[in-house]
Amino acid sequence: MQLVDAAEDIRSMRVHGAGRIARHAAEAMATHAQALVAEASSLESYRNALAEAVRTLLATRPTAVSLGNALRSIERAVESDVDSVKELKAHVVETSNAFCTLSLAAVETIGAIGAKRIHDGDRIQTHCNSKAAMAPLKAAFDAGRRFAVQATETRPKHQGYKTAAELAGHGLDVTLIVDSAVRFFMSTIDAVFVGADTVCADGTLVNKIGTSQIALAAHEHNVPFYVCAESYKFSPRTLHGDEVTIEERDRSEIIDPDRLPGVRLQNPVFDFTPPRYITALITERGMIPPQAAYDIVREL
Ligand code: RUB
Repeated sequence: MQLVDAAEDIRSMRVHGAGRIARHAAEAMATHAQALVAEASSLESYRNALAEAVRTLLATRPTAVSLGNALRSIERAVESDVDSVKELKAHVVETSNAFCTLSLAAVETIGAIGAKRIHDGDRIQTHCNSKAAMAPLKAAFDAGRRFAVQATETRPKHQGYKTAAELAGHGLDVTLIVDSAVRFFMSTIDAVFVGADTVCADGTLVNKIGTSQIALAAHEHNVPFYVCAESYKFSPRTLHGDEVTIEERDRSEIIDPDRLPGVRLQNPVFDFTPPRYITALITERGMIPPQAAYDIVREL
């Protein structure tokens, strides 16, 4: 995998979802670190080329902190005090691979923890296409529980189609609904499971646009709203007052602008859900109240 191709995979959303883009970037760094060895004229030039690769991948999508957290741990490896290109390569490859292993294990643990909140006969709503949010659903199904899932379509990119297909392929009972039907169905729902692009130090969730409306409807109906988030999705920078940038993607994702002359189109693709609407954050370190996000951020 060429680094430029990996960056384009992420920018174009051929690869999407906070965990997947972070793993894709880490894998790309491991491959790149190996490929660059042959043309490295010195340790310094090799180090500079790797730092440039980190910057290229960081610039692909702005919102998911998983990408920044993964790449910054690799950046620290790039900056480490070593004596040779061979040593630096080994360190970068090892750090990149370790991130991917840790990430996949975290999703599995979240599945095991979250599955305990899914019971026979439940109706679960989910939004967008989150590996972490699907993990408890699959784990509960694998444990023999039978329940129904409503997946939102997720305009404008329709990531919900993937969720519906993946869960149905796993054997689950899945219904696809349009995003605007969420509140209509909420009185029949037992729990909502969503993923996270970023969790702020105060427990605010940043996730796919529309997540906050689902949380509000769940709150109105006293329906538990669970956020499945690996700890590398927590943002240490928000502790220092940094704001999370909400990605605004091309307006043509909504509709061909030529079909609506004179109409402005806006396409923010993530939104903020306040902690008061979140029942619990399900992390690989355990199920915690959103107010405890601060502790995880401090540990990071
Ligand atoms: C995906 C999205 C997902 C989170 C979590 O947005 O909002 O809920 O990224 O996903 P997009 P995961 O499709 O724009 O990347 O749990 O797989 O990391």
